[in-house]
Amino acid sequence: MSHRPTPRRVRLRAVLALTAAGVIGAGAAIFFNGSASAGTTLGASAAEKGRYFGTAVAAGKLSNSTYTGILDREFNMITPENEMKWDATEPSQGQFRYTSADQIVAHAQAHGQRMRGHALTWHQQQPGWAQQLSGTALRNAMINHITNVAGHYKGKIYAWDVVNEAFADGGSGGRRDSNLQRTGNDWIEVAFRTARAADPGAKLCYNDYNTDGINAKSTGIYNMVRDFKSRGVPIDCVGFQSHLGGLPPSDYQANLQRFADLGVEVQITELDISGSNQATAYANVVKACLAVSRCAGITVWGIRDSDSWRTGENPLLFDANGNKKAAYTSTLNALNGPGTPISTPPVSSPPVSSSPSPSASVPQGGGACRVTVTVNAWNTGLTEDLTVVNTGTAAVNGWSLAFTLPGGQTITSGWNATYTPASGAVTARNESYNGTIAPGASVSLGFQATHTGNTARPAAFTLNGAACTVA
Ligand code: 9MR
Repeated sequence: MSHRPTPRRVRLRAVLALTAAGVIGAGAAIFFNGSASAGTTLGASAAEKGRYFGTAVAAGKLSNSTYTGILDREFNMITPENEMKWDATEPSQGQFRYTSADQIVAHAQAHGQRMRGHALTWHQQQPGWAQQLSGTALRNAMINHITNVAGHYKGKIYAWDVVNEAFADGGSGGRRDSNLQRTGNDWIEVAFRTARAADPGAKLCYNDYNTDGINAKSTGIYNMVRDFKSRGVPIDCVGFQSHLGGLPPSDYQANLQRFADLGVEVQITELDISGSNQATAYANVVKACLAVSRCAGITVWGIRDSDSWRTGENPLLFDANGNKKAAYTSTLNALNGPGTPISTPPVSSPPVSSSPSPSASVPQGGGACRVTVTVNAWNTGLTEDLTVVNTGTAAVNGWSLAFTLPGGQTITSGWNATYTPASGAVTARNESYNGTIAPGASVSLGFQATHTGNTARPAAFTLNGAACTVA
């Protein structure tokens, strides 16, 4: 409870947020029209935009019909508020207890809702026995905990908060001191690698608070994610808790976008907002997420004001009686407003291999295309986002995008295509879900690469053998 939001936030520089308007969502299963829609519940309206709308749930409230009535009508993603934390799932070392968390998962499965897992590691809510451990014993206990809990829920979790709140508040941009941190700075990447091994299908997130704008703390996390991406440490998403005390900072969207540009999905994970401009603040958060093509969804931290950890601040969308508040209406209206199509990277970046994608074996169509390239480079690595527009009159069914990487660049992972070989003359071939590009439509794809100094983009692209213009 030490980190309640301060209404006044430091606002650093605003960064231009680039949105990929008009790009067909290549990485998502749901395709939709990016214009306004008219859903009548939070979940349905978010789904029309290819997103989810979730809430934190307490197992003890699942017997309350007002609570479950709203839950099952409005929400299609669930985060257990406390039931998957370390103290709840491993109260004695090596003895796992899943009763309450299993109840929530069963509820979600019975009602077609997906699950966010929260949280495999955190300096708070550790069982007493773990608080007393240090060094190798604690490190091994952490690994065993992640292996067991992520293993127990294997295949049932959309995204795990693998590490929660590991960065310090204030201006340092560094790690928070904790017993886990004292086991060595590499504890976070060990946690992510362990989680990937335990449940390879779950998206793996880093989750934190006071990271809503571009500030020292969010930049520290940004640098960690960039480093993980460059070294192949498995990380798929970053959670922005967004416990707000008023309007989100003016650079909220730009902050989400800079993380998205690293090739990770971004998610709003614990939204609650106090203050008199609550309705506007909620709408602004929704609009920011909808404007970022890799913002996969929003979770509010509880259903009714009476369910909130922020006692007396009434920061949620329903009042204590379960009635919709003005903030509910503004949230729904914003979800029904304009939005950028979703385009999130798949969980496991396709390996760079020499075997061609089966769906690309008989490419047809093509001949007219435009490619837009954005390169984000740092000292030894880069991410490159590509948008390919079919400017011809025929649909492209199965595509290969060929280009030559500048010398010294080597692809380490990619999304929305398979890339082969990893350097030199590369061909990106479509995945099974994005092989068709209708006339006027586009696909987005991208990759991470290492470099030795030359961060230039490829000079030319051909789609199914025909040259593209490069924008
Ligand atoms: O809402 C949770 C509350 O019921 C617990 O008592 C509290 C314990 O620390 O954790 C609350 O949830 C937190 C979440 O797990 C991580 N981010 C901050 C949330 C609010 O404190």
